[in-house]
Amino acid sequence: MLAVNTTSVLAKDSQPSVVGQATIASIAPEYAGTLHQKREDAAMKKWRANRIGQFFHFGLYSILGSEYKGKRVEVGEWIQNTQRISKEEYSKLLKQFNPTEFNAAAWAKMNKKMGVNYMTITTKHHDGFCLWPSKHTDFSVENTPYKKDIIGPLVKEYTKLGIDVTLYYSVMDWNHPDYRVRINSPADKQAMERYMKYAIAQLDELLTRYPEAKSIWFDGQWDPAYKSQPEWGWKLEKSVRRKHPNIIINNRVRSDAHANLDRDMSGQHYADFDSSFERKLPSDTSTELPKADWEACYTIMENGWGYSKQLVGHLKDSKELVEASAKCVSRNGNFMINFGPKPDGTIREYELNLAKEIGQWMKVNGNAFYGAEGVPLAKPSWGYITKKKEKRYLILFNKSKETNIQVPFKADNIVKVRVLGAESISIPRTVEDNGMAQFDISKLPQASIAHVIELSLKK
Ligand code: H79
Repeated sequence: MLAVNTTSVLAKDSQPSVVGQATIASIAPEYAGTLHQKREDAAMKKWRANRIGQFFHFGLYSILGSEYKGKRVEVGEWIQNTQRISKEEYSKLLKQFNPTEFNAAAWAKMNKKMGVNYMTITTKHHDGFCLWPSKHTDFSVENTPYKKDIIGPLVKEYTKLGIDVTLYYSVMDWNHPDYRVRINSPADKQAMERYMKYAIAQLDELLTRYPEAKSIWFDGQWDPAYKSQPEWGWKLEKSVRRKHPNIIINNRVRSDAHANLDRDMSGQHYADFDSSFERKLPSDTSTELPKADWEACYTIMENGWGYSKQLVGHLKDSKELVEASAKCVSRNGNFMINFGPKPDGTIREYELNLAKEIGQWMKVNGNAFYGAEGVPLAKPSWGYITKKKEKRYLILFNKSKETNIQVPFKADNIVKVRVLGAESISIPRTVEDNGMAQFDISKLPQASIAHVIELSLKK
């Protein structure tokens, strides 16, 4: 028998347990995941219906543009860490941060046209630099030549256009004097406890300044010190909820008493949704839909979230991004596309162009995503299926390969078929022996991204 050595963090009324014999639920329940079923309140339903989001990584690292001393790095926002730039050296960037062309209304307008329904902005990334004038630190936009708040205007302009705002907050902090990667002494633990008070105070400050924010997106929860004390993340989550009861929080806020990240050892996610699909999507071989809410986020290059002067390697195009969106929605997930604004506060041409192309597509076909969900059916060879009430959306990416497509719905149940944005094109239907429908799509022209066929089923 293996005794659990974490009794100090067990709930007061629980018994010290035994790994391997006790039920998993009896282990450290106080710090286990709390989301036993999907949240069904109005705020969460809205978050879920949003489906498509924009992510922005903007900060001091944007100035370097993923280059240091003539060398290119793959992941721009990690440059301080990977290039071993000292705090002193890195903080000299404060004197250079001056995004004079930053225009929150222009960002919001771009995103409105792109058809995204929420936006996540890095209020503080791992480097610790704050894009709002925080009263708890000097390491903020207030002490740059720019001086002005970046977050406030974003919250205001996006909210005005009906786009929800999520505040990204990194728990990891390479600047704060009390932050510890590891705890090697009681003094380290005390320092990290002071740091946790700082993080709680900053989140309180953010939610006081920007009460319109709908969600907090935590990140950087994997350092050994933070993981080793699950009550820190638990307190952080509780304090945010106390301040803003409807807030939506991703699962990167915590670990359990066994230092498990994303999910506790019983497989239960922390907080409200699973954000562990970073630069990857779940497999689509299963017909079963995920039980928890989830979100994936994608970079435009293979990797790198902050601005990179050079765009290198495979760059995702609008088709790849719409296809990833379709895949997420068809499995009940949200999808967030990351841009890394330039140090002057503007958005690069390549990203503006993506926003434009995606927006043109969403304007015609967005109904297949917004407020939609997946169906528990095998992924068809030609693309993806989503649904909304009695509507089913067939999103065709691989049209060139097929003239007839199998449609996994009974022909008798289909009362109407139309191609979004091309209503004049008729889709001849036949019925297979098993009663399922087959569509002849040979009259559909090749789409630049994808055609969507909307079916109305009998109620
Ligand atoms: O904010 C973005 C990333 O900076 C952050 N999460 C997204 C949303 C993230 N941090 N860490 N990771 C993602 C994974 C860690 C990767 C690492 Fe590395 C491997 C850190 C050091 C080695 C990648 C490669 C970063 C630097 C080199």
